[in-house]
Parts: sequence; C-alpha cells; structure tokens
Amino acid sequence: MGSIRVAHPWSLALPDVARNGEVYMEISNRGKSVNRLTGASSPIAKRVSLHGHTMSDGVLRMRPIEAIDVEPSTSLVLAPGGLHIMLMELKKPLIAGKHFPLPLTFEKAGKIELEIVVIKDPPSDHGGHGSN
Ligand SMILES: [Cu+2]
Repeated sequence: MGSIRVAHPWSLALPDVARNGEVYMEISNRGKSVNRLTGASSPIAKRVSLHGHTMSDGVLRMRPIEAIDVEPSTSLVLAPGGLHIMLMELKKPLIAGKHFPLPLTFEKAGKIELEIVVIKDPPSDHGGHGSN
C-alpha cells in the first residue's frame, strides 16, 4: 500500500450506441519494486479488461493483456493508442461530466478505489502547464 498513485483518470464521452469504452490514467510507482496492475472492475460495464496494442500488417490492433507492470520510481501513462483499460459491454452510456467507480487491483498494493471522470475531449497533453 501507499507506493501506487493514480492521477488524471479519464474516459471519453461516447454516443449512446457505443458498446465499449476506454479508460486512461497515469500510474506512478513510488515503491522500490515493480508492481503489477492485474485487473479492474466497474458497475458501468459487464466486463473490464486490460488492453495493449500490437501492430499487425500495418494496422494497430488492441489485444487483451494479462497485467500491466509499473516499474519502480516511474510513471506509466495509459493513453489513446497505447495501454488502456477497456470497458466491455457498457451498461450505461458514457456522458460528459458524469463519473463512475473503477476500482483497480494491484498485485502488491491490493485494491485501489478510483473514480473516473467522463470528458468530452481528450486532454491535449500531460505537460501540466494549465491552459486558460
Ligand atoms: Cu481496448
């Protein structure tokens, strides 16, 4: 406990007909050893899986992965086109301004409660120099 921090968790608002959604965030490991994100769950989706991407025949495809390793003293960014958490078979639409719980399970840190904010547009960068 205590060595994992999650910052800026977000999900993109989608049309009502969307079946699946994606969640992104930044995970920091302040511990001295690798910590693995092994899963997540949410009341908003029937299943939640961890996804990565692979390039095959010049096409970027996502694929389920077993776990996401967070190396010690590093931050890992889950972002569009890269690692993400997939919400499969949404039970409720992702509406901008709403939020939903998504507890994460880490191999060593255990369960981390997390609330995901649904936003209309993806954040432009993670630079931290606030606009407006
Ligand atoms: Cu995916």
